[in-house]
Amino acid sequence: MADRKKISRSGSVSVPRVVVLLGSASDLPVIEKMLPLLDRFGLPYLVEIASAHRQPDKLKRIVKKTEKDGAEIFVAVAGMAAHLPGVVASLTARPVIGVPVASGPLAGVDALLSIVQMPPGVPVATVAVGSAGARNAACLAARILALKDAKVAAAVEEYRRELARGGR
Ligand code: RP5
Repeated sequence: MADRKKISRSGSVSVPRVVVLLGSASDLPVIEKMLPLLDRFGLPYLVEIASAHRQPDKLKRIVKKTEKDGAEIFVAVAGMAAHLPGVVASLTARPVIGVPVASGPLAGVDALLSIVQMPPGVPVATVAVGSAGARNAACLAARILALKDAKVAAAVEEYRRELARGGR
């Protein structure tokens, strides 16, 4: 699996509005259902793998570059002692959404507590463990961007209508 994927099905050659960072290639299955949602909301995204523990310099480079290029939301997906979302939040003032992954013997409780228990002043919006959390990260990113983007707001409303009709 390549460790870098650039995807922008939602627009022409577009600047990523959402940057999805993974702590490991082993986290990739967790975002499978998230990426089509970002497409549905019309949000161009970039997926990168960069471990906060093993590749801190790479992680910093990615965050700084994508922020400079105009990225608006960072989603950080990690398991075990999951420092990735907190480190990303230390590197940017843009909103950071953390997705805990159930890897390792503690089945995601470790990552959940690591991500949710950020000290005051450096927030990470923490969603559910695993694939459900990743999908909600896409929904939350869209809801945030919908505040200033009517097209995204319309896509969010259409999605909510579909859920109300029984969609999943
Ligand atoms: C974290 O440790 C990753 O986010 C992953 O969930 C977990 C295990 O990583 P690998 O050993 O599979 O690379 O850094």
